[in-house]
Amino acid sequence: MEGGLLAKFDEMIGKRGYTNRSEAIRDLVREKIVDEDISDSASAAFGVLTFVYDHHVPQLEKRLTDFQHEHFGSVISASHVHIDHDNCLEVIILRGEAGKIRRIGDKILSYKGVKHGKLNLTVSH
Ligand code: NI
Repeated sequence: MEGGLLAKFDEMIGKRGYTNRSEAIRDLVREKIVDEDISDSASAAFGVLTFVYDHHVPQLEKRLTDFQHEHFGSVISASHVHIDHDNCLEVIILRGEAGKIRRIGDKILSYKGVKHGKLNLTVSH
């Protein structure tokens, strides 16, 4: 690896708390393998969906709950935080095929009144 690239790599891993290159490289490889695995819609995966929504949008809370009940086999857990007078934060943990988890996450994030959110996928191995 050329010197400039290696120096940038050392700087980056130093900021992240790595004390040696080997562990940093191992983690990068693992990350790429996870990315590759979850790109296959049939692979067994876990998803963590985090989103913020408007508490005052009529029927939204009910729609969100009904949708999760429809997918009770995929939704492992759900946590709700009342952020303030107007906003709620919800974190849903999903388990199943990567493609199905992605469809569930996309659907929830598309609801009117869901302001923003993100789905993170990972694998168990
Ligand atoms: Ni709330």
